[in-house]
Amino acid sequence: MARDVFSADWTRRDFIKTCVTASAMLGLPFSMVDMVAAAAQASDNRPSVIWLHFQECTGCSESLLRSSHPMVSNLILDLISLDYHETLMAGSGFQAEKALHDAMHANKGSYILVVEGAIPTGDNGIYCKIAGVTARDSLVSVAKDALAVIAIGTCAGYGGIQSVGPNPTGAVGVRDIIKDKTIINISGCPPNAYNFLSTVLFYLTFKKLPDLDQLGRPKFAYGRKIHENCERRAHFDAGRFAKAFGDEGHSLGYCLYKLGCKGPATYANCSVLRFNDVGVWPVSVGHPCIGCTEPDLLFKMAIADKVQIHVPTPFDSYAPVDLLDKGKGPDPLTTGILGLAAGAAIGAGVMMAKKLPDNKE
Ligand code: FSX
Ligand code: SF4
Ligand code: F3S
Repeated sequence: MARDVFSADWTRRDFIKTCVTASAMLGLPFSMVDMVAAAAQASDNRPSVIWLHFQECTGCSESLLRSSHPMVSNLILDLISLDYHETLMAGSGFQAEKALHDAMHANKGSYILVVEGAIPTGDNGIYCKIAGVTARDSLVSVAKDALAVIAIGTCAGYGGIQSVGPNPTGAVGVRDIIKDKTIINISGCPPNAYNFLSTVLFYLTFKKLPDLDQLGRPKFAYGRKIHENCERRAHFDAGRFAKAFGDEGHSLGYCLYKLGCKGPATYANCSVLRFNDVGVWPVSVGHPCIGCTEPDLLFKMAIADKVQIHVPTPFDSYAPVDLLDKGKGPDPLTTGILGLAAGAAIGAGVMMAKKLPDNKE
């Protein structure tokens, strides 16, 4: 049976637009949008979600819920039964604790655990406690009976800013503590809400997890370097670079590599998916990518430092056809042909969704 997920602010057209965008990001053909939409509306398809907050800025939740248009957050909150979320829940104290334990008990083995924030391990984890329980103990006990664990944001994924040296609290990511389950990393600081939405939609539609890279990130979102689909890429290939903020090259929209852009080493779909309805992303507004989806770039490498590219000139041969099977992917010199093709296909789907008229039905 289909659930009614519509309201005055959230029409069927909004719903289909969001499903089209999410399906495009998943790389699904347009003909499968109906299947995704049906899974999203199925009344018996609403997993219980327990969302834990540890060391973080809450930007992951904020960016997910404060999208400029309510489509993404509407759909996410309709797709799942959010049974415990410390930022959003009305209850507090014993009432909140009861909600957590009730959800764990009622959905033992079938709930999804979403973790936001890093976990301090120093001094027995005393630097982050909720209801007298350390973040570490809380994570271990809730993860034990979870069907799946999603680490949302770079803090939960790899420790994020809390784990930068000297790391006084011993902050680590979920994967450093939970070793007996697959951890899905939706990395980014904060991540794009569509990448979380698409992961949940994929699971609801196909009843399995999407393919993950060796860092646990869904390949549909993190399989390509942003450099492969960047609108400044032609300037990179032609050797036209901004050399200082505000210089002529910067004002002409030249490549930001020499200002420290980490795009050639950063796996994410920002250059295709972009953020918010106005379609911006860091590079489009003149700031270099700081590699916020990568464990060894964000806050680990100075913003102005350049990632290693031996010769920042155009590639002179086609990329090998088995590119996708080689570990983390192509090196910065051989990115291009396949990326442009895949990016164009995904980008076309996303643009198509964005161009669907906004008329209310
Ligand atoms: Fe971390 Fe989330 Fe960065 Fe913040 O809460 S990934 S600090 S933007 O948003 O955990
Ligand atoms: Fe775009 Fe950065 Fe690559 Fe330049 S280095 S093309 S700005 S991603
Ligand atoms: Fe992060 Fe770079 Fe995208 S800083 S938001 S991965 S452009």
